[in-house]
Formats: sequence, C-alpha cells, structure tokens
Amino acid sequence: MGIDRSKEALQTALAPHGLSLRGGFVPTAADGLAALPEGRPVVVVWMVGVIGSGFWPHFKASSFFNDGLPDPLDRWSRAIGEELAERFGGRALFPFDGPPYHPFQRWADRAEATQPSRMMLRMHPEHGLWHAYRFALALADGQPNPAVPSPSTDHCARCSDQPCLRACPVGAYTGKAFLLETCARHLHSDAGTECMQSGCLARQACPVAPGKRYSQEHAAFHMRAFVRSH
Ligand code: B12
Ligand code: SF4
Ligand code: SF4
Repeated sequence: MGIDRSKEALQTALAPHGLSLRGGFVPTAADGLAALPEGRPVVVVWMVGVIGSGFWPHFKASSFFNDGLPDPLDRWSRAIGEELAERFGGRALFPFDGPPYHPFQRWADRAEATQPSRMMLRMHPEHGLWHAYRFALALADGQPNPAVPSPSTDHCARCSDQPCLRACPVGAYTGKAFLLETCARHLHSDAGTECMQSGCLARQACPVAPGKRYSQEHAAFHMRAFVRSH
C-alpha cells in the first residue's frame, strides 16, 4: 500500500502536536522551490502553524521546553517538520531559516484568507492576530483549495478606532512601520514590565477574536525570546 499523503493524513499527523494545517498553495516557477529528492517537482506547499495557545501544552510537555538550550520553539518545530517531511516524502521549510527568509506571510495569503493588518502581522478572518507559522511542507502530490480573501473579512478596513495604533506606550506601531528599536528599548527598561509579563499591549488591544488571545504564559515566552535577540 502507498503512503497516504492526503490533506486529511497530514491533519491527523499534526493533531497530536496541537498544530494546525493552515491551507496550502500551488507554487509556480517564480517561487524558485528546489525539486524534491529524485527530481520530483513540488506540487503543493502546505502551511503549518498555531492558532491561539492550542499548541502550548504540547510544546511545554516536550523535551525541548526545559532542556536549557537556545530557541526551544524553533527546535521543536524543526523536529516535527523534518519528521513529517520524511514521512510524507517531501521537504520542510522553516520561517526562521534565514536571512534570506522564506516569504511566509505572502505564502499565508495564498493558502488562507489572511490579509496584512495595520500591525503588519497577518490578520485572519476568524483567528485575528492570534496565529503564527511553524513550518511549511513542500510535497510532490496533493491539492489545496485556493484561498479567497473577502473584503467582508478585512477587519482593519472596518475598524475605525484602530486601538492597536494607540495602545503601545512608546508608539512603536505607526500603521506604516514597526519601530523595532523603540519597542526593544522599552522592553529592556523597567517601564516595559507590563509588556514583558502580559504580552504586546498593541496586539492585545485588537478587538478581533478575543477568545483566541495567547495565554499569559505563552505571550510572556515570546516576549522573553524577542528581548533576548534584540
Ligand atoms: C525578520 C522578522 C521580523 C523582524 C523584522 C520584520 C520586518 N518587517 O522586516 C522583527 C524582529 C521586527 C519581527 C518582529 C515580529 N515578528 Co516577525 N518575522 C520575521 C521573519 C523571520 C522574516 C520576515 C521576512 O523578512 N520575510 C521575507 C519576506 C520576503 O517575506 P514576506 O512574506 O514578503 O514578508 C514581508 C512582507 O509580508 C512584509 N509585510 C507584512 N505585512 C505587510 C503589509 C504591507 C501593506 C506591506 C507592503 C508589506 C507587509 O513584512 C514581511 C517582512 O519584511 C518572519 C518569518 C518569515 N519567514 O516570514 C517573522 C514573522 C513575520 N513575525 C511574526 C511575529 C509574530 C512577530 C512578532 C509579533 C514577534 C513575535 N515573535 O511574537 C513581532 C511583531 C513585529 C511586526 N509588526 O512584524 C510572525 C507573523 C505571524 C502573523 N500572524 O503574521 C512571522 C510570520 C513568524 C511566524 N513564525 O509566524 N519579525
Ligand atoms: S485593532 Fe483594528 S486596525 Fe488594529 S489590527 Fe485590530 S482590527 Fe486591525
Ligand atoms: S511590546 Fe510593548 S513596546 Fe513593543 S510594540 Fe508592543 S506595546 Fe509597544
């Protein structure tokens, strides 16, 4: 019997890790993706990510969380992505490998109905800003449904208050740019304790998908990782 490389088989393989299949897209020559082993062309790229804090207990229970080595979440993602790539006869691509980085946000827009938000993070019609990508799987067979973004799901276009652009105590989100150094300086100061403990205040000000907001523990983990590298 051949290997089952269907979307359903992939979903089943991701579920025990709390990871979600975030749609897929058919790459073109312009994507420049190298052929798979034995010269098989890539016919689908499946996007794999997290929604809310659903994956957190799985990651926390893994050996990576407490081993004291750097980048535990990236190493957890790599272990799962590479095991699945081998099992499904494809290649895993990671958002953190770079620079140059794979254009995960542009890929996301081709795989699901995500759109750039005023915070530049991708806005998902149901998950809001509370989602991210852990890896993509390039496979030699499979067929994704095309992503169809709809103007009716463009939350930012209908958000007249835009509280995300006012909530940052140091104005790091301007609506056109993210002022990395301004944010990092604040986080390294005593005044940044609230962001460090509860997560980015600007992101939390977004009223979309409140039920999917990251848990305090999960949000603080990302803030610590961000501060370590900036
Ligand atoms: C480098 C990087 C950063 C850098 C610099 C970002 C920059 N603008 O140059 C810094 C340190 C600032 C950063 C910060 C954060 N990042 Co970041 N970052 C990345 C990373 C690793 C590479 C981005 C890149 O250069 N891609 C290459 C280009 C060619 O790909 P791209 O798809 O075209 O992406 C660019 C465009 O989409 C553009 N863009 C995004 N929105 C819009 C909107 C418009 C209108 C336009 C014109 C362009 C534009 O910005 C992207 C980066 O340049 C990506 C992962 C990845 N591989 O994409 C994560 C990623 C973008 N980051 C992510 C996150 C969550 C964050 C943080 C919230 C921190 C965190 N980990 O919690 C902050 C928020 C800051 C912010 N507003 O983006 C997520 C976003 C998830 C989402 N929902 O969209 C990603 C996809 C990582 C992931 N694993 O999911 N990040
Ligand atoms: S607060 Fe409003 S403008 Fe800002 S990201 Fe959320 S929906 Fe978009
Ligand atoms: S983490 Fe804090 S300082 Fe940085 S952008 Fe968010 S609200 Fe502003």
